[in-house]
Amino acid sequence: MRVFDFNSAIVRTPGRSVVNGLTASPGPAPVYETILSEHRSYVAALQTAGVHVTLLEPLEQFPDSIFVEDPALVFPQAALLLRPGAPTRSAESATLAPTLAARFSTVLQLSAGYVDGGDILVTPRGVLIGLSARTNEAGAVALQDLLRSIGLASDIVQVPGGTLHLKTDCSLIDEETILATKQLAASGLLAGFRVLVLPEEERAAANALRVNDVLFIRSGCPRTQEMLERHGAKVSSLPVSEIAKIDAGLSCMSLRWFDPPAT
Ligand code: CIR
Repeated sequence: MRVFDFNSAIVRTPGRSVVNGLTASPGPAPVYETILSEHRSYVAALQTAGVHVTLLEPLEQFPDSIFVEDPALVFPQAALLLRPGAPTRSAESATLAPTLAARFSTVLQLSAGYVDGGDILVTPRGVLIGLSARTNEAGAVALQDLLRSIGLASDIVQVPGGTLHLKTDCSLIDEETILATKQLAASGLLAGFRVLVLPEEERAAANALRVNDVLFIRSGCPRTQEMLERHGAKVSSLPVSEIAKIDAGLSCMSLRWFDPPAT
């Protein structure tokens, strides 16, 4: 099984409060109806890729709660509840706990520090944990212990300054290859991987999402699409321009895992 083989996912329907999601970039707030329509396209795309999607109810009190990737991490063998680094998001893991407990026989809780799932890149060679404004050293070390307990090796790396999350700037696109911004590619963090460097004007496409045989990228990035297709990827583009106004992309809107069929 490959690390991007998934048959199950959890997503959360956006509530109206999503337009107040955290953002570091000044500009107009996103339009709720457009976010909803981008979210629907995303769910449909996961389903078409062969994933059974559990759709959770909106949580108005947590504007960023559609980004379910940040408060938890899921693997076939266990779910891990994290401690998101933004104060307005710290209680989001508790809201996911019952859903995860119903689906995973093992649910572990990060015991210290802060970690956002957006800083975690799972690769066939192990897990990369990015230190960022949302993920600190204490959280990263505590996460390494949890990962070790479920048989996964990890490394801690420094996310370039000014980047929200590690996966804002890179994505695993196949077992050997990472798509990355020029800045991240130059950092040396991705040593040992083949790195495809994004054209500077399409750096927002760095947060791609590989699901089974399809590679989802954000729409409106023709040079990136061409580069990935030349590389051999089966690319499908999805609209996320409204969701991007609150600093989000494709990976953060789902928790994905492979649930082995009962024998
Ligand atoms: C936040 O700042 O937390 C949200 N507005 C966006 C989170 C995006 N998460 C991700 O890329 N993993």
